[in-house]
Amino acid sequence: MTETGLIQLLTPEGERVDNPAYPLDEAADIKGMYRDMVLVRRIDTEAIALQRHGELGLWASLLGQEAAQIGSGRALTPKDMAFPSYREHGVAWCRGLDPLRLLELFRGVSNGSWEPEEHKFHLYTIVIGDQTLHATGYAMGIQRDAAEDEAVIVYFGDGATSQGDVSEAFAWASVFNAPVVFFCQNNQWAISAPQDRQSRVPLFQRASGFGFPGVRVDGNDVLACHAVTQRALQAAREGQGPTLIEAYTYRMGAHTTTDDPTRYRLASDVEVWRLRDPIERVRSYLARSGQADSTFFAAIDAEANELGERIREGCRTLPDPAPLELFDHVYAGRSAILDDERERYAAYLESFEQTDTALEEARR
Ligand SMILES: Cc1ncc(C[n+]2csc(CCOP(=O)(O)OP(=O)(O)O)c2C)c(N)n1
Repeated sequence: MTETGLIQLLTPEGERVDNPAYPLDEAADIKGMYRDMVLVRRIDTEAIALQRHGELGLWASLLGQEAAQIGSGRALTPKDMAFPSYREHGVAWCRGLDPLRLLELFRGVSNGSWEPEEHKFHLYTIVIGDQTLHATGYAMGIQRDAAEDEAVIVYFGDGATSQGDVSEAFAWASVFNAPVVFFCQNNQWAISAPQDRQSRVPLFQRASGFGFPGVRVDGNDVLACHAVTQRALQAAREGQGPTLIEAYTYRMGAHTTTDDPTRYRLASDVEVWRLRDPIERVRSYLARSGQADSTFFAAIDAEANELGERIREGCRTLPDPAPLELFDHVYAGRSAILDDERERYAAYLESFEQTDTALEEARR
């Protein structure tokens, strides 16, 4: 731990930092973490390009946040449940979700996409901070079911901490000792609002006011993010209640593809963070410690190229959903009102076919 309280296990130069609280995990799959980070960055790069080509309506980039997401995502066990906001594509990857399921949302050809329970990964939430309450409620459910070896993690941004929902979630999780880990990716910006417009104190310190532990971790250090999240999840599973993790990172790209960050932040700040790149430090570490050579790195790059190709092709050929499918995703069961609406909408769609036929006949 440094004097600022930042937990770091790998420096930006790729050197291991000894930390007695988080001893070196010999079993840690660092090469696997590197692979995951490279692949999710490729998903992101392709998605931005697809949006620029008019193939996606929007994309929320994870650039710069790969370590926070892969480190924490890999700390989850298959039984744990994750609640994302909208840029946790790296966590989605760790949960085994096909990236095309994410792209179909941003292409607007899905009525909901994946099954949350199947992947133990809830749907993306655009309403800032809401998912912290969903996650806390879910964690309280686990507790009441006396489920064993299960915990919940919820992702949100620095801006979200100013939402009342997040404070309410902290209060409920605390007093009910809910098995939930609050994972705040402090990427310094809430669209154009800087972090100093959200809080006068470091965000992880908020937790103490609610009565549970808070830690600040180097969010660009995948080893530290993994170790800290693993510990917090285990504490939750063992009945020790919630933890707030503040992963201190930086949003290297725009807020979304509709944003132009050059209007509100300095290029020199971005350059400083470029030197702290989460992938480069792992690459340096693996190379310097002799755990990986150029053949390994070339194989990962080739895999990324293949993935990129699959995403480009897959995105362009995603089928449009049938209009009536919309009604299948409203409730788990049937409802008389919905059945009536479905019937009327079907008749409306049919009226176009009749008009088309009449026009064709008139033309003959
Ligand atoms: C309740 C609510 N208020 C406002 C918005 C508009 N909005 C979308 S993203 C965003 C900023 C979120 O910033 P942060 O929580 O730091 O997450 P980041 O996007 O940086 O990951 C805002 C205000 C919204 N989606 N929901």
